[in-house]
Amino acid sequence: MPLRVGVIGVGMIGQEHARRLSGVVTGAEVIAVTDLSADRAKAVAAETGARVYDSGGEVIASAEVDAVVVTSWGPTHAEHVLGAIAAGKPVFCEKPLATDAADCRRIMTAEAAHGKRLVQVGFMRRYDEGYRQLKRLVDAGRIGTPLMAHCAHRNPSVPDSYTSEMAMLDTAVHEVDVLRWLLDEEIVSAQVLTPRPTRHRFDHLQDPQIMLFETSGGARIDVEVFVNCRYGYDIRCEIVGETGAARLADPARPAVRRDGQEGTAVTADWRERFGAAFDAEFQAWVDAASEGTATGPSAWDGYAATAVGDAAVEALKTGGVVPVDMVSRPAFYTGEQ
Ligand code: NAD
Ligand code: ISE
Repeated sequence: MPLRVGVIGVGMIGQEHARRLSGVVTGAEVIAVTDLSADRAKAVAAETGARVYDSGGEVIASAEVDAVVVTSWGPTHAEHVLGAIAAGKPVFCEKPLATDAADCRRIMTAEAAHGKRLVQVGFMRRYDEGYRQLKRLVDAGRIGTPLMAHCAHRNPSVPDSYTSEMAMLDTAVHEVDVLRWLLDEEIVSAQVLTPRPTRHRFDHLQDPQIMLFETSGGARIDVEVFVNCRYGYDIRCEIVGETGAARLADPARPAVRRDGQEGTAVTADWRERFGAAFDAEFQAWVDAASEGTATGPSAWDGYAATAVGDAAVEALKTGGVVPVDMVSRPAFYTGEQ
């Protein structure tokens, strides 16, 4: 029998994940949806054949629902994830796991008390083939001990509602997770530099920003976040080690020669750039949830990302180097990758 999934929040990404679960990955069906917008919930229900529920709590409690996807707004994630754990149901939570580090700790405590993993956090880059190749190469020692990483995260534009803090909390959070994973080290401090801002932004936004992170082993990571770069969605990552350097490949696109020039298309947005990674991420989630558990990015990874985010937001305010305030990794989460 397919895994019966309930989706909480069917806005931009929730709709996509509902379609992915219904039509792309195998072994699952979306049988329940809810959203603060009843019209949106009805539209997604009509498309997927799901039933509309009045609240996230009802989705989680339903005997029809085996597993839960949380794609509502960030501040509501903790409540739903804690609810799913209390019900003993596997839960996929889009990033962030919680906007408050104390809520992340509550989630870890609840999951550990349950006794086996139930939570997967939506850090989809770990399922991107390019990043996976980088990981294999670093783990195999092909570039020696990593010393530095140079990253860029460029979006073509962002709406008025996007704030300077979101450059870290919404955007660079992906680099924080994927670099922790690639280097297998925690991030211990953050600093944010603020270059001359682009004219192509809303006045309240500091864009671009350069984030500097230090890892527990002394490696240095720089991340350029530029969310009004205009030309496309561009994700870069180079890891420099003692004996070599490895660079994330761009997605394969044909090189077109015409009018005396050669050119390759730049991806338009995160949906296109990471579409295959999202599919792989959800197949992994369905496979594990069907066994009543979870794999991949864990509640610990969600907690670490939120703790680093807090330090970087403070660093943006003060201009200084801010240490990351983190508890030690609970034994329950050791050995997770
Ligand atoms: P959105 O505003 O388009 O959609 C969120 C939806 O959740 C809305 O329809 C809203 O009505 C609904 N909602 C909010 N609180 C609710 C609640 N308590 N119960 C039921 N419905 C509720 O936002 P989005 O862009 O789809 O983002 C959703 C989440 O996905 C965010 O946490 C965001 O950070 C994350 N996200 C991740 C990626 C990625 O690359 N992994 C990309 C985009 C968004
Ligand atoms: C968005 O929320 C994402 O998660 C995208 O992956 C990222 O590129 C974008 O900057 C965020 O706003």
